[in-house]
Amino acid sequence: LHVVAVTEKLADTSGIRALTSEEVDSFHENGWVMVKGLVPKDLIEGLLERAKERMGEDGELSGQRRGANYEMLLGPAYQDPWIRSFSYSREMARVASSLVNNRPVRFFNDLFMAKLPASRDGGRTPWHQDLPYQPLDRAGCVVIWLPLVDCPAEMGTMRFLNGSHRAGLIGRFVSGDEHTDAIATYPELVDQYPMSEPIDLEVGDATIHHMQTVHYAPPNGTNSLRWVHTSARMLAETLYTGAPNSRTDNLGLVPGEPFDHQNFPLLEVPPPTTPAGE
Ligand SMILES: O=C(O)CCC(=O)C(=O)O
Repeated sequence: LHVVAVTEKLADTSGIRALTSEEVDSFHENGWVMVKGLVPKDLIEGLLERAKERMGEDGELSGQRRGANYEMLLGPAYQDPWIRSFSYSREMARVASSLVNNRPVRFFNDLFMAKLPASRDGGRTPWHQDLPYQPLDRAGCVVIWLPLVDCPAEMGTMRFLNGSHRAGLIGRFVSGDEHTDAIATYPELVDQYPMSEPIDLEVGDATIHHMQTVHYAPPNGTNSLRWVHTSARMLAETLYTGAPNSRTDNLGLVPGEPFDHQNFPLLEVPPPTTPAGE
């Protein structure tokens, strides 16, 4: 009985699949990839249940709102052993590692987001890259965006500029003014990098993007919250730059040194496998 109680505190992540070589190629070509059936549904249910426990059915309990758009909870992996066992899992690490030439990776962060419906004043997430906001000295940080509810395009799944991870650094744009963004400032980006089509995601599907890929999310046009778990893993050897960031300030990290801190553990990665059928 004791053993059962202990194992129930951790997620069984063995059913999270590896990416196919087509998915890896598509990520390198476009700077993002849609992955169908990445995470088994029971794990998604476990994440949603824990998100609601901490944030409430309407998402407001955590008291961490970002702009007008989201209720959120930063770093759920630090708060709950079950979520930690998911976010630090070998299988999620394998997904990230397979997108950086199977190199070792380190956990960077995770987040629950409940994007408000437009009827509760939820707006769009402006066009931006993620990397300019991070204190990371290199690329090679991969974001896994995992909806916890079925997410048709009208709920605000992300759109990407295909290939824009090769555009270099474009700047910071997410501010109070939602009309100032990467495309408003550099409209030629859309001519150079075609915009991805709207996508529908079901529970278990994910999008994975490179931190230099320009992306945005349209408003949530449904009446329900758009629950998502996102998590990011970086190349293990990435160095801290010292740029201000709520995830890394005041932890004693040293500019120019690796992220050697308990919040950013090196992750175990199983050896790369060739999925059946390849
Ligand atoms: O979920 C959204 O609305 C935007 C999220 C985003 O920009 C990101 O995960 O980098």
